[in-house]
Amino acid sequence: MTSFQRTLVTAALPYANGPKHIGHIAGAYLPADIYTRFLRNAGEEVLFVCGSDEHGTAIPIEAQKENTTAQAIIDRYHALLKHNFEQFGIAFDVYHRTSHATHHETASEFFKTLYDKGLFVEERSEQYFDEAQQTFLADRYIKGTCPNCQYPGAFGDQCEKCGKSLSPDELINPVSTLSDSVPIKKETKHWYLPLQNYEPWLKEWLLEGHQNDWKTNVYGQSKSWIDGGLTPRAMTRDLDWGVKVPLPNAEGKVLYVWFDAPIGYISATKQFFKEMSSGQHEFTYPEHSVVKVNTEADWTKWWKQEDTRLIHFIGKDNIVFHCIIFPIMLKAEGSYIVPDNVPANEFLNLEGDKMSTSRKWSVEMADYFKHFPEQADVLRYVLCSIAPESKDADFSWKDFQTRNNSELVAILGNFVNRVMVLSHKFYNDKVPHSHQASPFEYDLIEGIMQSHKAIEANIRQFKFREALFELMNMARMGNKYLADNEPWKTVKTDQARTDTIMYHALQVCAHLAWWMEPFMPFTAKRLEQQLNNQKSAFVKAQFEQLNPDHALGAPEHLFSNIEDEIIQLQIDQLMANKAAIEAVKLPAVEAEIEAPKSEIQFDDFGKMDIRIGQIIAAEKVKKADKLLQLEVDLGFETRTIVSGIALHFEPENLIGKQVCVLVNLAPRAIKGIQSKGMVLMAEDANGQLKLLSPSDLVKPGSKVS
Ligand code: B3M
Ligand code: ZN
Repeated sequence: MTSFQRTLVTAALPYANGPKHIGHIAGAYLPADIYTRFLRNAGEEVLFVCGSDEHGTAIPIEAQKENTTAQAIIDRYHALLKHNFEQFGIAFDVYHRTSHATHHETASEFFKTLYDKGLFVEERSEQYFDEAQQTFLADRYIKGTCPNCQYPGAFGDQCEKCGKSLSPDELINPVSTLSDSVPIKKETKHWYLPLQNYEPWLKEWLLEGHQNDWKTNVYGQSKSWIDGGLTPRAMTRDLDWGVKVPLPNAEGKVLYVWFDAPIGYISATKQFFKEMSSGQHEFTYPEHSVVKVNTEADWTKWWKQEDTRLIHFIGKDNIVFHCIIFPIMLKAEGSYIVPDNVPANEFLNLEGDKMSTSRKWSVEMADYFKHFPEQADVLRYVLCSIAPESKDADFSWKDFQTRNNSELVAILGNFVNRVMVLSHKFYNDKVPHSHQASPFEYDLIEGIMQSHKAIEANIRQFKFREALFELMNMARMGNKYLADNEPWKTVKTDQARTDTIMYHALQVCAHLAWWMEPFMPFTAKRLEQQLNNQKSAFVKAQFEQLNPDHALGAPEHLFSNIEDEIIQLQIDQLMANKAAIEAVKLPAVEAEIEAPKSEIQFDDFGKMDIRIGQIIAAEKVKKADKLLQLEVDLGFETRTIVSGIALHFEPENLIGKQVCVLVNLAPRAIKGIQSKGMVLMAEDANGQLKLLSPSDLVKPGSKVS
């Protein structure tokens, strides 16, 4: 058994392609922060690294959507994410970015080492290519139907509906997301890492070595990957955004984002030591760091010495990359340690439905503070209480309110406030002397010291929900102690007894301040101020923390009630988002069915050329709430059709659908777009629209008669 000297904690690098929501916080950043804060407080050496993931196809795609450059996108979202994490008190030692030169150098060097060792297999293969854009279609540049769940908007790297990791070749009806055209196949060359060569090592290290200490969800997912058989995986892409492949004859090729991003943890560490040793801090947070820095080269201790414990905090969709692919890369390179644990969380839903920024069914970090300014700790508390540690969990606004009002305010806040107010009243903000202790005091001391053990053991096993529950138990014990001993009554008859009670109750407040810090750092600071006692003065092994006659600060409420109105506002907003996206509401009254139009001759009907088409792309028309721009494959050609159905359908749900199209309708320009034809719909008396699709799939272009 190695004895560890230091702990290196990483949290998944968020893509800098948009704002992140509370599901991301609950998944990786909050547990990682609680863990590192706890270790720092416990006097252990710990380094917490993170940064923005600025490569991969997600970034240029967002740039295209927002009609700007990839650089502008990463600059904007890197700054936003860094700021949001600070607001939530996520205390990284360094928050780096993968567009930084240090990262490009580190990733290139890593690739080069594997290359020089002859570990890659160079392979030519046919890959999807967009002829209109003259570019290969990697990962998210290609969309199609998921072979696993039939979701029509699955990407070339992953289906976001069922979570399955995919390759572009597995997609049914693939289309280019750049031009919405059907791609052709073209030959290209890439460097593959033969993952199967590391199977024996993975079996020993992971399957045998971590059967008992890894979470069952993480172990299980890794095992099923290994059992399913590993295959070579391309570590390069044809793309012009990313870390260039550091080889001759590799024009237009970059490292695969999942090759470069985890190396981001290494480059963040390097940057930390570089900045700390030179005194120039751009990305590091030296004020709370407990890491000893001598020279720039010290980073190697954290990555190359067996006495470092490496822990990756991630969400469940990143398990394979952190448990299989990155460890293989580290092992293959040869001079690095591999992770000791990967405590991945499951997903957090919102009001019973999957969180999604694009569907506006989410609580974004930046938005939370608009309604709950300076209340990071309330959300930290709630997210930790419901953390999806072993299965998916649900966040609801009502539950958020209840946990604040009946736990934070009524249990924790109430206890501290009663003690502080009574101390102010009885002793003019001084700690009294303790006299003869009774069984009540012995029980209290024993209970508090037991709680320490339970909190610590749970945190060390990544059971943060349990740990937080134990913390609240300390406050519950305090409340019970006050209720059993009633110092507000004894003060009239027995001063010595009152002093003893208040002395002990104040010690409990000091314990709460120290133990709550990892969970609620802002509140802990405020409580420290009220107690006039620094976090560093705390002695974990003893009950007495505040000496008699120690001067206290002024009492102040730690939490306040959250009113119904503000909660209702959040719920209303979500519902409005849903309504705007999903459909127009049905009028309450049953409308009448329209009478048929007057009679026509067969020739009148025969003038209409109606064909079956397949929708291959759909998107909203800018500045037009009701309009969708559809690309419809009609067999003989693909046409653009603008249709007034945006309030009835989500664009991604239309892709792949077959519909009836009136193809010989004279074209017309709608919002500057040439619309050629009309998609036929069934419209009920209430104005609800449904597509007219053939009962079985038919060839696009087939006649409707
Ligand atoms: N950016 C993916 C994600 O946000 C990715 C994580 C990288 S961790 C090295 O799911
Ligand atoms: Zn799927």
